[in-house]
Amino acid sequence: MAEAAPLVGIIMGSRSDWETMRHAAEMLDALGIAYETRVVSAHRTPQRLYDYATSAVGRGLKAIIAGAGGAAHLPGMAASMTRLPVLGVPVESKALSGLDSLLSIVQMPAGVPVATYAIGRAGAANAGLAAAAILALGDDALAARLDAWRAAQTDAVDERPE
Ligand code: RP5
Repeated sequence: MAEAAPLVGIIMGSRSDWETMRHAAEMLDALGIAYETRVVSAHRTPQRLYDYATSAVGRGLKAIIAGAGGAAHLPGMAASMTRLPVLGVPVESKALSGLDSLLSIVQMPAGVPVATYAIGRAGAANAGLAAAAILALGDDALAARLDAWRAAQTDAVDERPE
């Protein structure tokens, strides 16, 4: 579903973030949601970030999933330039195991919201699911797919550990 009239933008500060952010993409694939992926760095490509965030509403995106590591300004800067929901994913960093990423993303001042998820793979996957939940508010078919996905997850949990 990537690139077919995308509804969700998955952006990340570096190609090195893809190993984490692909888990968001996999959720959107599983739920049949069209998305696009871009490397957009707040620090290295600020003009690309400005252009991306300011054009997002006009291009039809409904949510942005933004992942970054270290001094992770990408989600907050994106949120400062669009009213779209921004779902922030702290990427696990080498130096501080992603605690730096988490605190950089979660501690937004009042007025510029970023919904912040867990560090790493779980956060990326849940950001994908959260984007699906937002879109499902106005899409009954997607809501049914999301309900089915959740039911399948529940069914897959064994009652006994061995
Ligand atoms: C951040 O710096 C990126 O989001 C990435 O998590 C981190 C390291 O980037 P690279 O040096 O691997 O490109 O901007």
